Amino acid sequence: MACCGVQNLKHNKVRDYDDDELDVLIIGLEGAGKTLLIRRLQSLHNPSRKVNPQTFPTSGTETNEIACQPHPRFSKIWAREVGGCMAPIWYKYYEECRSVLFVIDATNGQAAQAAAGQLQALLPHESLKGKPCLLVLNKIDATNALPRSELDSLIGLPKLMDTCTGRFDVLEVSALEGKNDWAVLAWLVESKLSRQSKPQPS
Ligand SMILES: Nc1nc2c(ncn2[C@@H]2O[C@H](COP(=O)(O)OP(=O)(O)OP(=O)(O)O)[C@@H](O)[C@H]2O)c(=O)[nH]1
Ligand SMILES: [Mg+2]
Repeated sequence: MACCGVQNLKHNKVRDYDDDELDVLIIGLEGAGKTLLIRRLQSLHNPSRKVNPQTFPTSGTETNEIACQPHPRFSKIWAREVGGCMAPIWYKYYEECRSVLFVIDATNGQAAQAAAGQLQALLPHESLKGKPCLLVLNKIDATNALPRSELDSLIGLPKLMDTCTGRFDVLEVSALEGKNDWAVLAWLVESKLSRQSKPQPS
């Protein structure tokens, strides 16, 4: 992984962005659509890259590079998916990330409720303090996707928003069809841009 090669701003003593720092932790219950969403995001700036909807459960962690519109300070987002089966040890990955993308399956009310419970429990974690969180309500293409109002009440959206100590946003997405995929990428870029520069040791 290489640094994006932009000069350090030595005079005002801030560290520049490294292109090899982990940006976002992608978590959510098994089968919510994390892997497919990552594939979809990876295809946005690589249109020749086909998105294969057939996936296998992620049994560990996978770190993926997602290309974004080249910015003077970076050209990609580093995303780490931790499989749903790893939920008991998601916390081990909180410290390293700069933002969290939490994926919920919008077709399964019971799973959505359980997932929201997990999210509610993890948001106050010390290592996530002040970090932005994007809640992705995925699979909205499916005919059995629940209406947004029903989902909001099932997952207790106002409470989740109150509990998050950083910025909290929600997007309805279809990783399968690509609905709102650009909006997810824009969110990732914005949260990378809005992160605080680390002070340089003098
Ligand atoms: N209809 C529909 N199916 C989807 C969508 N996103 C994912 N799927 C399907 O849901 C299944 C599970 O998707 P994955 O991306 O493997 O789910 P995951 O969250 O990575 O699951 P784990 O790795 O086990 O935690 C696959 O069959 C996908 O093709 C979507 O937006 N719409
Ligand atoms: Mg997966």
